[in-house]
Amino acid sequence: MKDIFFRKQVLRRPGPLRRHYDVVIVGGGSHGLATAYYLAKNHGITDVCILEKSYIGSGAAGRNTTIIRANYRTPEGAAFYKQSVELYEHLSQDLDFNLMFSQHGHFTLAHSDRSLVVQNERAEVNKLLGIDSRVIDRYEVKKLCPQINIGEDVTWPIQGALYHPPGGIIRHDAVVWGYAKQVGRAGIDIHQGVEVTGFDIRDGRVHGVKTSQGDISCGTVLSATAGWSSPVAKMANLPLPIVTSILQAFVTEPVKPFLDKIIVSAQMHIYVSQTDRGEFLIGAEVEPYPTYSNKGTFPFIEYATRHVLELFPQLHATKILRHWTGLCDMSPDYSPIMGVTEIDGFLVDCGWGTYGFKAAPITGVTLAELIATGKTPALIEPFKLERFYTDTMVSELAAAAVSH
Ligand code: PYC
Repeated sequence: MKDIFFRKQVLRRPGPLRRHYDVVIVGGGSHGLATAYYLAKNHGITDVCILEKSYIGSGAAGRNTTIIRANYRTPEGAAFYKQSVELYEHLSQDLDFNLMFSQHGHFTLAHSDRSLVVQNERAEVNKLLGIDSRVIDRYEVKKLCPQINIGEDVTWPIQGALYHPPGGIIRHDAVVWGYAKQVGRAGIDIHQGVEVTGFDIRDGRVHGVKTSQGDISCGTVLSATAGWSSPVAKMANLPLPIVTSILQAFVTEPVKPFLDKIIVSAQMHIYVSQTDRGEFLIGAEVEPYPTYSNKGTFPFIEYATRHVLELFPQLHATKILRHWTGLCDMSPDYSPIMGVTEIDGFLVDCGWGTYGFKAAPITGVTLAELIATGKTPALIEPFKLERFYTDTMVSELAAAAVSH
């Protein structure tokens, strides 16, 4: 697969793996690539390599459900994702790569009075931060999304929704290729098929990375390995408060476009959107058991389709085309863990759970700033690993697309 991109000149072929880089980024997903891109663009730092054990975008960046939104519950989370959405809005021009970002609006459905209270809280936090979100009643849901069933003859009739007009979907593989293209043009090498096997840590500081293709010395390591964060951190003897589980999703065969909104229901444990190819993309909650297995399950397909058909009975004869799983590195407060650790020079970017892809641009900007200046930017200060020792968690459970 990677050869196609070299031939089409999307990716620059890397030079040989050198024995020293100032910065080594472990993980060639959207976060690792974005950090490399902003290191070069915003700070002129290019003595950087990205090590990816498989191919770029093979993990969470290629398995997520492409939803971009900023309607979080905590002021810390909402302020952070607001900047990510704003960066995504200009990213196609910035990367000179069509990312097919369509911002047609995002609904978080409420099926009970209690849920309406939570959606109202989110709307108020969002409004205070200048994020476009408001609670609407079921008739406005129907007006904005005429295809949805707001009838009473379903398990959980819709009472209203948190409506977030800037919410959208984007081509996730294009985000990966767009960043990779510009990273290569900046002279940064992306080494695919190179696995990290250990770290050289002495006197409380990282001095290098051991890989399947030899050792590399470096000043800074960033682990941006999403679902693989715990095993990677374990090689550095760094315990992370993360549990890894899978999230499942599927797409249907393509049908004529009829849904331009993103529909999420925590009560039904589903989210639904229609891709530019016409496929319905349907995902569910994180499975309630830790695993690194990538096996999908039939119960997921059964309950997800049952609920989707209550919202969109029009899909009753539509066939399922593909079904996959992705790893979710869940932190205890559902917020990410970013920045410095007790090991000097060893930075982490993890704990993204189900929110990682939508944060790629702002994560790249802020982690690049941290690497370049040695100072943690205010926007990511609340997300330090240290918060689990100081009891200053940032509980984002209420804004999970689906309950966990
Ligand atoms: O938080 O938008 C979200 C999301 C979508 C899929 C999983 N989480």
